[in-house]
Amino acid sequence: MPHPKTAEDMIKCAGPIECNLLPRLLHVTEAAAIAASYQMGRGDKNYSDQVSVEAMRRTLNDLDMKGVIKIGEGERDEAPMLFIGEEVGTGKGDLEVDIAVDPLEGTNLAADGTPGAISVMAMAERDGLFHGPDIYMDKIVVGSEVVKYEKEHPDEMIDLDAPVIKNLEIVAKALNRTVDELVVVILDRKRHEKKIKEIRSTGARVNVISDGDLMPGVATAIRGSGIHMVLGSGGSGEAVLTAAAIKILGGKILARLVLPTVANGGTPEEIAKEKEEKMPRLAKMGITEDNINDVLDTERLAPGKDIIFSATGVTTGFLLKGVSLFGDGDARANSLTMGSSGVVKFTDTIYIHDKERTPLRFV
Ligand code: VTB
Ligand code: MG
Ligand code: MG
Repeated sequence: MPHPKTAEDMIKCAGPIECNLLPRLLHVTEAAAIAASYQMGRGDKNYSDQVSVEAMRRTLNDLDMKGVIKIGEGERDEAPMLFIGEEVGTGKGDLEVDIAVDPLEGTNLAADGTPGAISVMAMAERDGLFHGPDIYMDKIVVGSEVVKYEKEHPDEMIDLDAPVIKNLEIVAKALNRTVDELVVVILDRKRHEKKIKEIRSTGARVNVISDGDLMPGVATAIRGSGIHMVLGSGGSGEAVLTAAAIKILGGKILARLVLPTVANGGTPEEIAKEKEEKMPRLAKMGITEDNINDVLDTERLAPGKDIIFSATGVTTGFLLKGVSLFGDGDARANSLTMGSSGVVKFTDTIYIHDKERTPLRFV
């Protein structure tokens, strides 16, 4: 790759969404995270979620765009909203925007004041993000070195259905490590008992987390994060948000939709009931019994060319610090905001509430 000729070339944005909405997207996730942080540790996950959703919606609705929520948590009548299909923004201007959202990723973490809660959103041009239901996806996430390695060794590709050892051997070679030097993140769920044993049997180390498989996925594409792979089934919205981020960073995700009753080993009756309930709704999104088992790659999950992503920490976790409230109403928020051009911003924002009373803090 030739070097950019000028600094202007280097900082050129990828398209109208990145040019116009990247700084605004940061405000959206900051608002949601700060709202959640007021409720941190108060033990009420639904209320924490609700205040994040409301802060996010208010901030989003100030943006001049025609936005549609393509994947998130819940659909109309189900969740405390920002439901799939909801239209947001002022409707002014030419920007037609697809949105993937998780206003509070890790509601339990926020409610308990434990590490890893974030507020997160991605945007792209129309049809730039996967439109799908809020169910699970079985996932495997790796960083950009693995993508490079696969290009050089087309017969050694990461595979969602391959034994864990096969995939870890590829990652190890790509990273110039041994398998026992790798760290795999997986959600602590009964449905993952077998997989966790399988990972351990390879010699790799396992980071078993109670919630929040999105940022660890992003972290696989950031050297020095200490995370080399994410495995297991978690939220489908989280998978799409991971895809948006990891596409910007150059990593890779493979994922497959899976109904919660199937993933959690429900009885045949429970599975049949969930199918009866959900399949008609899924069909409206183009998902049928014929294609529900397709493996979706980064490109399918986040086909956009003008993608932006922002995550703000609520409680300190992978990559991000949590919101600090300083008294006097000041708040400090740490975010990761990125765009398709390859811009990656780690920001540390302080909002001064009362200039007369509050000196800015240096640390
Ligand atoms: C998943 C995971 C999320 O919640 O959605 C999980 O992707 C819920 O899984 O990161 P269960 O239904 O097994 O509890 C999170 O951990 C947090 O939103
Ligand atoms: Mg979530
Ligand atoms: Mg959430």
